[in-house]
Amino acid sequence: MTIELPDLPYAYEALEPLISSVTLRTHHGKHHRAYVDKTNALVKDTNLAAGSLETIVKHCASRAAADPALTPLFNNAAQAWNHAFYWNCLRPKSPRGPQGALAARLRSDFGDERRFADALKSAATGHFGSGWAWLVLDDGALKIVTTSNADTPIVRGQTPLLVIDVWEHAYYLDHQERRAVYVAGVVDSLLNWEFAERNFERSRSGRTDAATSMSAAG
Ligand code: MN3
Repeated sequence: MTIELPDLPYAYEALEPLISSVTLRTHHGKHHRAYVDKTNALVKDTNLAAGSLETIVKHCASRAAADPALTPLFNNAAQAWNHAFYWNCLRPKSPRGPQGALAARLRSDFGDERRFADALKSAATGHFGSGWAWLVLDDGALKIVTTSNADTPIVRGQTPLLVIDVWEHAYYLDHQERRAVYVAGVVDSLLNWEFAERNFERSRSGRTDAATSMSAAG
């Protein structure tokens, strides 16, 4: 199947002033599009050409050690998946924090919402180099993890609930080297907790296909 660049679930201006339309147009229209285009070019005429994006990512991750030629495909496909997930993790001026069962689990696993927010900010700001800071469900426990470059929790048996892109292209046009300003702004006002709650509920009900929850994000 041809991998498509998903539309942003909001307007390019919707996350201003923290994330400008210039950043979103470049990040979505150039960076994300390039990962999608390269993935399609690399799977063309291979036995992976019929697979979903998630299938391609998982296949490459499981074989890349034995077949280093799969590494470029993994990097592009995983970046395409991570970005499609990331867009859904943001929403304009998020009107509320976590609610319901996820909020209760955050309190039991992290102490309270403030401590969770501080831990996520610290992990995202402190991650060395390019990568991603995630809230995941790992063997039944909520965890904050970071991954480098294109690496993604979906190849580690973890279910992602939220992610923050901490590659420089996510914030440099707006905030230069001040990653902490971008991270704090995202955590405090732009996280889409309804999306995280849907991912949490699906995972608890045994539906672990994060791509399904992504397409249902609206
Ligand atoms: Mn990015």
